[in-house]
Amino acid sequence: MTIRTAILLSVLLLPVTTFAQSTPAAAAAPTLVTVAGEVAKPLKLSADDLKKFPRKTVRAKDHAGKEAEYEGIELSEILKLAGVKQGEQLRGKELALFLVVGAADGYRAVFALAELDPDFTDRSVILADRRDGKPLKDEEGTVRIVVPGEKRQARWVRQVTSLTIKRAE
Ligand SMILES: Nc1nc2c(c(=O)[nH]1)N[C@H]1C(S)=C(S)[C@@H](COP(=O)(O)O)O[C@H]1N2
Ligand SMILES: [Mo]
Repeated sequence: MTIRTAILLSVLLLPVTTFAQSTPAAAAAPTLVTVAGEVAKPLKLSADDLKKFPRKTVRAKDHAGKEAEYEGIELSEILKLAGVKQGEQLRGKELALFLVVGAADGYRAVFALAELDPDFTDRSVILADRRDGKPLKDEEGTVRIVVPGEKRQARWVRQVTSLTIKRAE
């Protein structure tokens, strides 16, 4: 091609490439939940990342005493991806580890790792995103904790933003 066509082409293509770089699609998906602390692999999970986990359904009685079907991700699945020791590996010093669930309003609730381990318990604590097939209410957030069988719902953290692993002294 001639110099003239080359210049003409680059001028024509310039807005296209500039536009492509500034479209929202090129930006990273916003983080919904961070996984941090004493983990082998810290995570920043977007809504799309959460979709990749296996799904779990549990029946549980809510704060109003109404039973419902909650669907979401078992906390143990998320901890597994973050490289937190489970099963036979969760022994000795590792039993002093605990999870702090953090929420947008600063609310916090703690679970010992053994409470979340499928080798220790059949109870599945989940990060729920649906109730009876529908998304959660706005005030509950995109995701909330559901603890089946618990007589009080104080650890059913709404609007979860962080999962942090810590160690008891
Ligand atoms: N983020 C957040 N989650 C929270 C709370 C809170 O204050 N903030 N309160 C807890 C308490 S004490 C209860 S009893 C339940 C009530 O859940 P509900 O409001 O969805 O019925 O939410 C729990 N989760
Ligand atoms: Mo409560």
